[in-house]
Amino acid sequence: PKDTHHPELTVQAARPKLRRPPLFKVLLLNDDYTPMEFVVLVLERFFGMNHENATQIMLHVHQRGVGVCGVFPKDIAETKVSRVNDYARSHQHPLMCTMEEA
Ligand code: NFA
Repeated sequence: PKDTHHPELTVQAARPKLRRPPLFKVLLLNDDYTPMEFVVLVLERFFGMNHENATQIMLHVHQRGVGVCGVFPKDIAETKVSRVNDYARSHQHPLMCTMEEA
């Protein structure tokens, strides 16, 4: 019988190394004037924290000067920073939110 076996010639598709999109820490900075209750409200409203967790993070920022509210892709982090700063300003509080690459 005829040889029916054909060695298969395949070309391995290139498997480009996938780079994970960078993540950004959204940070809250302490100041001397923003009321503690307002910071807790911000953490609940903009970061979905429960009251207990929000209070913990607020106290950490109060005591240490800076704290992480969450880690997000760049566009989400930028939106949170803007919304928090706009909200604080609209209530005439100096609270500052920033971001940095994780
Ligand atoms: N340090 C502020 C106060 O004593 C509270 C505060 C906490 C402000 C965290 C900003 C961030 N009223």
